Amino acid sequence: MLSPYPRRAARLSIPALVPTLAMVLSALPLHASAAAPPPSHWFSANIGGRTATLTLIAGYTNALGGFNFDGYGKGAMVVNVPSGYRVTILYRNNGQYPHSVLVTPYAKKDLVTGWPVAFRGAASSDATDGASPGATQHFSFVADRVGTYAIICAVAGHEQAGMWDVLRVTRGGKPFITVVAGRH
Ligand SMILES: [Cu+2]
Repeated sequence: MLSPYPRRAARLSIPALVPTLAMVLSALPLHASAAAPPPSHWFSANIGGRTATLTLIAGYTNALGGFNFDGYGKGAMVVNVPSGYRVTILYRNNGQYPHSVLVTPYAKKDLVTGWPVAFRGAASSDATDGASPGATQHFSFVADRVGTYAIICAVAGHEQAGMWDVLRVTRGGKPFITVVAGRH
């Protein structure tokens, strides 16, 4: 476990004690901070159970004019999960505009609308219109096809503004999260 927050990571990794969305979100800071925590703060996984949990906070910092998840955009944050993992996304809109989350094939990320959803259930509800500031949502999907995908905000114009990160579904290996140096 790479997390510098071992107590939270340990709690998230115990399948019998999967925390509710409210528990997780109540543990998160309420206000954007200038210095974003490391990406491992937002990700945990249970290797035996083949599950992973990713927290995405829209507009967490002012990076890219607020068009970021957890402070990262333009592909800077890269989530890696082996094929077959069930991925749960805990989403909160901490920004000033409606935002959403949608996983689409990487090659489709620069569409301006109508992004295909890469896996059944891999989008927040009403992703085109987005969720209002302050809203929380959660959803899960099975990452059952190896490949590279983009995690985007599907509200018009937001992906173009940089509001996208990367999901890699790997053939085997371990789940982990990283940040590509030199990007937001
Ligand atoms: Cu958005």
